[in-house]
Amino acid sequence: MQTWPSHPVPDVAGTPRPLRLYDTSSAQVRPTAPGPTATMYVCGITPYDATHLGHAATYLAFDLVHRLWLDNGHDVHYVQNVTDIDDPLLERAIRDQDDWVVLGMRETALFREDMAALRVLPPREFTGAVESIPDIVAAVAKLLASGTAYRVDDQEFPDIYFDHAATGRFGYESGYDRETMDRFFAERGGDPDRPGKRHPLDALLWRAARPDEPSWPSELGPGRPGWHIECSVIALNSLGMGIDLQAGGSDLIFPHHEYSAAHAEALTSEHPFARHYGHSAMIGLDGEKMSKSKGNLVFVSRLRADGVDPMAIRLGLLSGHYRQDRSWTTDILDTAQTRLTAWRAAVARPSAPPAADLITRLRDHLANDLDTPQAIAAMDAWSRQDGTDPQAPTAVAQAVDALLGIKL
Ligand code: 5CA
Ligand code: ZN
Repeated sequence: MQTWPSHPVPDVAGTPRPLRLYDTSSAQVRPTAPGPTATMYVCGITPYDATHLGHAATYLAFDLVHRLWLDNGHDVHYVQNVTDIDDPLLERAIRDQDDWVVLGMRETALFREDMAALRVLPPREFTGAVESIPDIVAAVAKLLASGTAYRVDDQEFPDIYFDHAATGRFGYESGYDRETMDRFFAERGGDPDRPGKRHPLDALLWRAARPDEPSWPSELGPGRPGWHIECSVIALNSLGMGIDLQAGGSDLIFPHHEYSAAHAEALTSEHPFARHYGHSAMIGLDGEKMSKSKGNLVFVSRLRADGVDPMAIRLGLLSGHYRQDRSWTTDILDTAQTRLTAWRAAVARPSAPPAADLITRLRDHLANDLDTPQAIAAMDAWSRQDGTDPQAPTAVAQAVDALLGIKL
């Protein structure tokens, strides 16, 4: 698929700091240790509605990882998918008497615009599930052949499932107990009660064609892909095993990232799928998780249409820590707008305090598990101080652009 436009990232003077990031699997903040090319897969949208501030917060968090790796001199190979065929898309299309293909294309186009406006650096590959179907079919056929997948005994709808225990490591990514797994599996797209499955936690790989649902002919029979195998296959084909970071919102810890890892590991007989599993916290509105099903959404495109500066949206979302569940409020936006104005005035001064110390602080805070509240506080302090260095305003504007993605 076509991705969105990029923009140049300025070089920052001084010494970069290697990134330490919380890893869900080991439950600790650990150094990321990429080679010359750092590889990152961030799960993309299911395009049945516009991008809300929760989605945006997640893509912004991992955009900082991208920027810090660039600062450390890595070539960053970033891949993102688009779940352009799945139940929620079909359900919304039926509800709105829309064509599911047109709905997906429209919302994906809007997502690209929102990401570009928020200055999220684009992935190198932006890959749809639909365009990946031949690869997914080949992967499911391989799992069937190796005995890690099986067909349910159902003449009418011979769906294919994954034996969740196939790798012997199931659960290593989330660390959840069985009760938590059962709950999230049922809540987040799983089908524990599907008759014919060998185990309630076995996950769908290939859904045999149903009347009135789109399907694709294949050697598996006509059907469409399950959700987790989509991300395993897209990540594997673009990046291979042992990717430096697999990321998404915390609602993807289980089942999605547990099964994506298990599928990829069963396909390759290698471990691990990812060397780091990163998860951003949930953004809510008035104390409730922002979600399509609850209808409490604030859309990036709505704010943009109302004339809000996308840099204020970005700054507002980054003013909280990415691992802290938090609510969006108009206060957060007002504060961000005031701060943006102050920062812009500070870098428009003829002289200011030297940049070097501030840049070190920005790097130190961001390299410490993306501590944006501390980085923002350091920039606030610099903005309030007077100084005599005529080079500092430009150097600081470039550092804030490169590291925080805020164009002043
Ligand atoms: N297409 C799948 C991933 S393969 C999917 O989860 N799509 S999504 O559109 O539902 O979500 C896109 C990303 O936004 C995911 O990483 C998800 O975890 C994240 N996300 C969804 N809601 C929120 C929220 N309220 N706060 C923070 N992140 C969120
Ligand atoms: Zn995914």
